[in-house]
Parts: sequence; C-alpha cells; structure tokens
Amino acid sequence: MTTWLNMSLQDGASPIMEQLVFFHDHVLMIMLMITTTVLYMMITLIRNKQTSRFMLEGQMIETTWTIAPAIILVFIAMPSLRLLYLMDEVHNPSLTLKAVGHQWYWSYEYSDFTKLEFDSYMIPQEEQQESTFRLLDTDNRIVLPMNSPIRMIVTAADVLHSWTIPSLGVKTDATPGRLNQTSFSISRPGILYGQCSEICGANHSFMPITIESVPTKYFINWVSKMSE
Ligand SMILES: [Cu+2]
Repeated sequence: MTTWLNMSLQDGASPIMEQLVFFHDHVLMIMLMITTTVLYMMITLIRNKQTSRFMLEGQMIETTWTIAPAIILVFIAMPSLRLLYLMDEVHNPSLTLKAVGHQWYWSYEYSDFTKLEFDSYMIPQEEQQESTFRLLDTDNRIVLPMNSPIRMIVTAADVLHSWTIPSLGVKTDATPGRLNQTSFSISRPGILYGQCSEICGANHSFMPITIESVPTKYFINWVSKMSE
C-alpha cells in the first residue's frame, strides 16, 4: 500500500504490475530525453539572432525531426502493446472470485465452493484499532492463495463502480448487467489495499477493497472454516 513519502507507483505484487512499473520508468526516461532536447533547443533559439545571409533551407534537419518522433513512438508502442495483450490473457485459472459493487460496499462470491460469499464493509473510524488503516480496512477481507492464477469476475448491483488494486495492476469496471473479466496472480503474501475507482455516489470513498494473500494451505483452511 501507499505510505508517507511514497511517490510514484506502489510496489508490484503481481508479475504484471512489475512489468507495468518497468514500462512506466521506460516511458519516463524517453520523456526526459525529449524534454531536455526541447529545452536545449528553446534556449538556443532565444539566445541566437535569427538571421543568416547564407542559410535558405535545411532539408536534412527537417527530415530528421520528422522521422525521429515516429521512431521514438515505436519504442513506446511495442512494449505497451505487449503488456496490453498480456494483461488481457486468462491463463487457465485455479480459482474464480466474483466481486459485486453495491452502494456502498463490495460483496464477494467464491463460485468454486458452495455458499462461500460475504459482504465487505469499510471499518468506520469509531471502530478503528491500532492496526487498522483509516478508510482502507474492511470487516471481511478477501482471502486468496498466492502464486496461483485467479480469475476475477466483476459486476455491480446498482450503479457503476470500479474494482481496483493498484499493487496488482488491476482495475475493472463494475457495470450493472455486465460481467467483466480480468485475471492476476499474487506473487507474495501480505495485505493488499484498493478502493472503488468510479465516482459512484455519496460514499464512494468509503468502500475499500482488502485482499489477504496467503499460502495455499492457509487458504484451504480458511475455505473449510468459512463453509462450515
Ligand atoms: Cu463504488
């Protein structure tokens, strides 16, 4: 999760998010290259007298500064498309989790098990403890096994919501009457936080998402305890 002085993106908790962070840094380097060049050009333009008795045209430089941006764009487009298609892929999942957005809480269904479903409300400020994070912790956390491919099915019951976990690189619209699919696998144990990312009404800021990523055997224990 994001803490104080944590600028830029959160640490990736899934292989996809790690790649997204690398791509972000890669694009930032290209931007740095462009902005320094443009800044240099602007300063030189200002510091020069714009007159010359001999120079009438510059075919070479004009060709260069037309083609160069196109080549730079290819270096951004290729890795971007690679990631786009990689994120869209569903690699035969070992577990399916369905999230339903409500005004204003999330409810979850583990469709692989019988009667394993629950609502997940934010813990209100009055009921906070030392260990809870304000506006981020929920009364019922999603428990998921780490290192296994998970299929997410996202939908909504009333208005538009968006199911988001920044450290997993997942953001899926929750639309009433539609099932949206995405997938991820969590690469480490821990608690992952997220929030609704679609302005959905008065309590939009108060319907957080909490994932507890645990080793598979802990997950199996949890499932058998929950479906008792
Ligand atoms: Cu919402």
